[in-house]
Amino acid sequence: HPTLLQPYSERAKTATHPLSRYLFRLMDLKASNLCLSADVTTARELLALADRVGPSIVVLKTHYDLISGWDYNPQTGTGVKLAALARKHGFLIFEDRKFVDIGKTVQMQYTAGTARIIEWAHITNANIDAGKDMVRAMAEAAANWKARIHYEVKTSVSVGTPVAGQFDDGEEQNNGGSDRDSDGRKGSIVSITTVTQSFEPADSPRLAKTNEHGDELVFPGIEEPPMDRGLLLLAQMSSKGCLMTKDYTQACVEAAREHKDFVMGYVAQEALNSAPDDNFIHMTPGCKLPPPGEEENGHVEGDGLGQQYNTPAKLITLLGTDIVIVGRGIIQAADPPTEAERYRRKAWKAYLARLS
Ligand code: 5BU
Repeated sequence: HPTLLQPYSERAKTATHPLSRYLFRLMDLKASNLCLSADVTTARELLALADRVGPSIVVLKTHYDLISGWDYNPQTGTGVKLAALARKHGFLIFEDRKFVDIGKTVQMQYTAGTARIIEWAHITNANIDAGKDMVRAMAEAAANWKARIHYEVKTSVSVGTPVAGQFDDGEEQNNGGSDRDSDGRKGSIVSITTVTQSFEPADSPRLAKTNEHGDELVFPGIEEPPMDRGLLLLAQMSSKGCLMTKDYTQACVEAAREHKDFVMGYVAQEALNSAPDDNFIHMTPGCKLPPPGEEENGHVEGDGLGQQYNTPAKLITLLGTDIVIVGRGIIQAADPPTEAERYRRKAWKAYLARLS
């Protein structure tokens, strides 16, 4: 497929989703196709790790529900602090939530509840086993969220019970020209309430770009990401015995094409672009390098709990995915920032090898 041989800077120009265009440019700028899976146990460790490894990565993947001490405060909590680190270092936040339910439920899980994922995660993902309508439901939730960004006006009009004779004199009432409610019932308007509420997302471009000491709070060289939210479809998994069939993966491809303005691409183990104008991005977990100095043969031993590992070279050069997702390979190293750099260089080299 043509996207296998195209530089990310070129794919940035033709991707449909604004966040994909941004991400491809960020990858080109930082020479990085590395995502850190920040599976540490406390919020404090998460923020410290994001700050240290931020320069090497373009995406930080979270599982907010395995972090203890996650602060849910929508103004000062962990999501907001992560969003600030993302602005500072130039990476996107991907909450690996794997939504799967009926459309209405996923809308509520995505936008509300304790974590309010949509407020701080640029990207999340979904398993479409429950049917692809939930992708439309999430797209709708994201569009509504975006529309609310600057202000929100809610007007509710309540109509009381008709009072005999009140409107029967042939005169229009002084209530905007109608004495009927929206269902055509006659009645008297009891109250009109208008609520205006300003709303600023955690990574708004309107936030300050420097602090009181003049320190830069924004990654230089590229503008801040667009105020859009994106979805990755869980098309294939890395684990042994995964039950996702070829038909399921194909259904993901079809759903992605139907929702190009919301679906950025896939979490998958191989490239899935096949139609001439497909330009979806592929992120791939189950990635590990052998220890420094040891020979690479593409495969690294699994974790004994079903996880299987491939090297960046195999995933990016041979199987054609775009971003490798690395967790324990980096987190458990003696010095995570140094190890992250080793992964960044290897994964970038694998991408350059694919191009040539
Ligand atoms: P590891 O420590 O690099 O094995 O962590 C992998 C991460 O990616 C972990 O957060 C998993 O939940 C996540 N993951 C995965 O391993 N395989 C998959 O197919 C998907 C997610 Br989808």
